[in-house]
Amino acid sequence: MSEEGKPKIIEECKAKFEKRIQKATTAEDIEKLRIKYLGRKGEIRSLFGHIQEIPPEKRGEFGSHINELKTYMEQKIQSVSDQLENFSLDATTEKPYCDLTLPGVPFVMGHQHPISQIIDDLLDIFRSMNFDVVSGYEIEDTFHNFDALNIHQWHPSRNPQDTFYVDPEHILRTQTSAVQIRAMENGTLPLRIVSMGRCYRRDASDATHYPVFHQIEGLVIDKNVNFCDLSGILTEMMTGVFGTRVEVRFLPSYFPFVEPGAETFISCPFCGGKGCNVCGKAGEIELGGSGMVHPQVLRNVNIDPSIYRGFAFGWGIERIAMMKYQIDDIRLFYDNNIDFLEQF
Ligand code: FA5
Repeated sequence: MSEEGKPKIIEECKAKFEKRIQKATTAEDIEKLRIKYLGRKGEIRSLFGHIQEIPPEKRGEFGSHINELKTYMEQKIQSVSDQLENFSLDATTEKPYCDLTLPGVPFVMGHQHPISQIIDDLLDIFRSMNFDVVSGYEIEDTFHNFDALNIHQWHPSRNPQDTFYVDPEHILRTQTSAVQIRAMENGTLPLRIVSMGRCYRRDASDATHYPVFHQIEGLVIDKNVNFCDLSGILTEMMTGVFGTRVEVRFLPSYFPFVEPGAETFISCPFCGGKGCNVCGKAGEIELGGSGMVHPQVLRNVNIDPSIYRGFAFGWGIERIAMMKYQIDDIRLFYDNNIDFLEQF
């Protein structure tokens, strides 16, 4: 029960209705709203379905709250519909074209999608560390996405069951690592770049996978860089995203284009490493791959590995957003559910 004694479920229904009716700008919007709330299978009808869960002595009161809400909605829908009708009347009718005494139809401002917000935060963080922001191609050739990254012909990730092929030599890029190759081909050394964008894989969608997702890729090539620099940059990046100091830990792992390669973990920003529900009591969270650029990859783009070396990292942006906002299903970002998106 709320403070005024109305059950929460009724108040929530009213609050959602208020939000939606503020956004209604056409007779069609109003009709949809009427069906959604007052229709035969509408929200009001489903509220009555909850009566069974109420103790018998409180059912009368519960029912009269629903009736009150129903009357309120009917009146509100009628009044907004009248306002809209007045707006649309033309000079041939007797009624005024526009009644200036009526309250205005509120203009509802949209806002950025949570993934775009994270991308903008990451861009600010990397610009502050003097990185150049570069973009690549979403339709990429197999040389930049695979060959130049030491991913050989027989590698399973090249299989058409894993990768969307446009033609035998072009694909929808599976990783932003392709941008590393283009940056090394085009850039003057030393290099310090970051790139973000969409990637595509034929992964079935589930709570942590989506066939289209975003990655962030970073690459530094210089004469004297090492794992400590990589660790420092990733620490700054994650501290910036979560707004609290995190620590980075590397666990050896294999990616054909880095040697040594690592899966990268950060200490859980929510419990500081003590263990909580977000990190599954592990005290840390795995966020993506990283490592020192493989000498053969440098050779593939005519950089002499005896003079230059580099490090790279590639992380999923949806996974970072899921951690930051504690969302347990990636699909929520792409369902276009306005109630979900409005929270950010
Ligand atoms: C790579 O794509 C490497 N290119 C990363 C890298 C870059 C390693 C530079 C070393 C140096 P991986 O396949 O693990 O690695 O993908 C990286 C991240 O992308 C994953 O950790 C995950 O966060 C995200 N990701 C991968 N597939 C999906 C998917 N289907 N849906 C959502 N996120 C995904």
